[in-house]
Parts: sequence; structure tokens; C-alpha cells
Amino acid sequence: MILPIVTYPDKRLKQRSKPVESFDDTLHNFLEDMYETMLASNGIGLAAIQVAKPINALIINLPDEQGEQHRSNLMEIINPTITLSEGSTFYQEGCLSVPGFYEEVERFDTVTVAYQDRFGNEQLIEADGLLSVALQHEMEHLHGKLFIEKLSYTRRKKFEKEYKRLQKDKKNVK
Ligand code: Y12
Ligand code: CO
Repeated sequence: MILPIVTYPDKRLKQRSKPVESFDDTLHNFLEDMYETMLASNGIGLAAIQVAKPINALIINLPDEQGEQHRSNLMEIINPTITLSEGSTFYQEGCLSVPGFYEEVERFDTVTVAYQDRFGNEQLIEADGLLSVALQHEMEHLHGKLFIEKLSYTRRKKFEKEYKRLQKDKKNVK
């Protein structure tokens, strides 16, 4: 089932998500819905709070070298924490909750993340490149943070102006 995506400036995106405690069919069905929702919107990452469920769950499905996404590359990350971070990198980010807007954001270059899979098994991943950026972006959603909050004052002002205009244009098309 495709779920509606919560978009900025909806206040629900500011909520802090809660730990997942039950690794049961309800969680598994919800993860399937998240996957369907993300694919339907051409996303490569989605946090549960973006579909209005404040739990510490996120999915990432990076494209291969041909730009294609495969279910076999789907990562389901539950109750993640960063245990190690190093360096810094800049990446042009986008977010399904902030449609139509991309901006360069500073992130750690590499991260090590401890998390649980859909069955509650403990996992550890060391990530760099796009996966590292995606993990950091999605994990910030779990803390109620959006990538636009990392912009400088001037860039944020410009964003607010452009985003308002985009929303207005969308309304006029409907
Ligand atoms: C690097 C940076 C950010 C992430 C987080 C995951 N972000 C996304 O999956 C963003 C998807 C996205 C999709 C959009 O829609 C289409 O392309 C059709 C989009 O544009 C509009 O909605 C107009 C914006 C963002 C991971 C790795
Ligand atoms: Co996002």
C-alpha cells in the first residue's frame, strides 16, 4: 500500500521517533508499505516519520551503476546509532518531504552504524560515499531534523522563498 508522504512545513516531521520494540508482522508489513511508497515517488531513502509513523525505522535502496534500483539492494535499518564518524564531505541532497528542492549539505565522510534488521538481529555497517550520506540524512529524520536546517541563514531564507513559490504554483495548477 502506498502511503501519503508528509511534507515540509508539516510539524509532524519535527517529532522525535521512538525505538522499535516488536519485530513482528506489523513491522514487516509497514516496511513493505514504506518500500512501495519510496519507489512510487522515485526515492532512494525514506524514514518512517515521513509517512507519519514516529518509529526508529528507515529504508535505503541505492541505485546500481546503471542507475537502477533492485529490491535485493534494499536496506532496512531499525534503531540505528552512529558509533563512529570521520571526515567531512559535501553532497547535493534532496528529500521526498521537501519536494523539488536540492541543496549542498555537509556530512561526515564515513560512518559506522549499529542497527537492527527486521528480525531484531544486531548489525553493523561501515559506510562511505552515497550510502554514508543517505544514512546520515535518514537518521536525522528520526531526530526530527531536515537537511534544510543545516543550510546557512542566507540559503535557508532563499529556500523558504523558493519553496513558498513552488507550493503556490502547485496550488494554481490543481
Ligand atoms: C543522498 C541525499 C539524500 C538522500 C535521502 C533520500 N532522498 C530521496 O530519496 C529524494 C528523492 C526525491 C525525489 C523527487 O522526485 C522525483 O525525482 C520524481 C524529488 O523531486 C520532486 O519531488 C519534485 C525530490 C527528491 C539520500 C542520498
Ligand atoms: Co529526507
